[in-house]
Amino acid sequence: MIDVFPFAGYPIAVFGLGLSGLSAAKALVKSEADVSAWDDDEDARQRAADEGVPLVDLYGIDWKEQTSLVLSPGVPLHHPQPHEIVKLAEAENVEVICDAELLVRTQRAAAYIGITGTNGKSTTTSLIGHIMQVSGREAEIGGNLGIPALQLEPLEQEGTYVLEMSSFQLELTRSITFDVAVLLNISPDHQDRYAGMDDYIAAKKMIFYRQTKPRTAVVGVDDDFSRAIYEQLKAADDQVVIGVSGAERVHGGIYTVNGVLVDDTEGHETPVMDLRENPSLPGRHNWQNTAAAYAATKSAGVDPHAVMACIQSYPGLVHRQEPVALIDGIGYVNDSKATNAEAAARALACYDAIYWICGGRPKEGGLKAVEPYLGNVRHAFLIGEAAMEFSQFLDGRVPMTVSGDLKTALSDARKLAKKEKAEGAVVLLSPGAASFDQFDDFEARGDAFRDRVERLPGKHLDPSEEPGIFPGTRAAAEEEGG
Ligand code: UMA
Repeated sequence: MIDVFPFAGYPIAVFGLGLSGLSAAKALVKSEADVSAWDDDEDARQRAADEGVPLVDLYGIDWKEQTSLVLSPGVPLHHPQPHEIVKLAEAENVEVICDAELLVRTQRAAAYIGITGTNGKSTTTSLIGHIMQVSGREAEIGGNLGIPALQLEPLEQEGTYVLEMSSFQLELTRSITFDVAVLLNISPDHQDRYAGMDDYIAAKKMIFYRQTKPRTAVVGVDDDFSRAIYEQLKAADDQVVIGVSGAERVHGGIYTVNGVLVDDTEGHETPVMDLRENPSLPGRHNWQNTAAAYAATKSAGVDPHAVMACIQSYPGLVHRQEPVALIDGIGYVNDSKATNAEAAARALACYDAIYWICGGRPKEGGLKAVEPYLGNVRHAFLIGEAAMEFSQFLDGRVPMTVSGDLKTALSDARKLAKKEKAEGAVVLLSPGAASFDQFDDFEARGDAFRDRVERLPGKHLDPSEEPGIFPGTRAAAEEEGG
């Protein structure tokens, strides 16, 4: 836990006592700040009280007396309208910040690598963290990927914080300046929290706030929104700018050609390694994530050969195209984290014969983004509240079954895959929708899928022990890169 000593004795309000708020409140209490914490949910308040956090109803205090409001990222800051607590704080000019801001104000000697983007940021953050740690650097990895900033360990000058930053968190930072800042991609998301795409993009761009040379911006160029930012930063020439792509050559950047990572940052194109050899990083989107991780860690001073070796040994993240099992020649892949159509599309691009379990609570925009990849889908199995909407979209495009729930969908998919005996068959849970209609969160949904797959009858092979035979991934990757 971080000792937030600069706040000792100061009156600090903490609102929202989930993962991030509770850890911030505990760190502040431990550092002898004068904490007043509150949450709209009674259970959350009780949990915090049980951990020794002082509860004060923040709707009724004199905000003139507060120095800062530490706000949980899930609480609306300005759209559709500021939360009542934000209004009360702002009316008295109380600064509104998040836990990452407290970290930065306390751990001033360490270096910071920040990663944002609509999709792929957890994979890239964890890959960067893996490279830093396995290459012998002192590094702490956290932020939006689930380990709150103040739960990390303190670091000295040689250390690096690798932080996944959501747009919500970026808006709640004031003084953070990343030594290396990574923006992977931008597509419409969280539109309930922004007045439009311009606002969402402005929040994402804050990752580059106050960067000057030799600080480095690593920017994806595989979508129009991010490419425009790349071009703006290049033109402004404030920081070092490295373009990254999983799909095309980027002059002076880092990119892949047919799955081979190429480094063109030193005036000539140097092939680095063949990414098709790591089954934990399948598909063009992961090649871009890997190009970004290579760029970030090389910029942070890790020797490129060490970076290569560490990429090779990266085991992947759970719930993100996680190969669960190979049973009687059929692959089972848990991609429960794909809570929107763009993320599902990335997985659909990676396999040849997909028995696709999709659905949940639908998001704005429906399934439109998956359209170019439906040729890889043999059959779709629909679950949850999205079943009606998704079936209307898929009707006439791919054969489908409305299975209703995950258990039935897995059973239906397995039966059909066994019957059709297609080469490279994969039963893929990549819902393209949120989980909250039938599960607590995407982790619970992915765990349920994995548990059921592990109990299926048949001859099980562990994909991590047999990466070469996991069907589809390699063939699809080769095809995509061409
Ligand atoms: N709350 C209120 N009033 C409100 C809204 C919320 O009191 O009007 C309270 C809730 O009762 C609850 C708490 O606030 O007790 C929840 O706060 P939160 O939604 O900020 O969630 P945390 O548990 O603190 O988790 C947050 C991030 N959540 C969000 O940004 C929504 C987590 O990212 C992150 O892992 C965690 O901090 C640690 O840093 C999750 C996420 O979905 C994974 N992020 C989005 C994404 O990746 O797309 C941005």
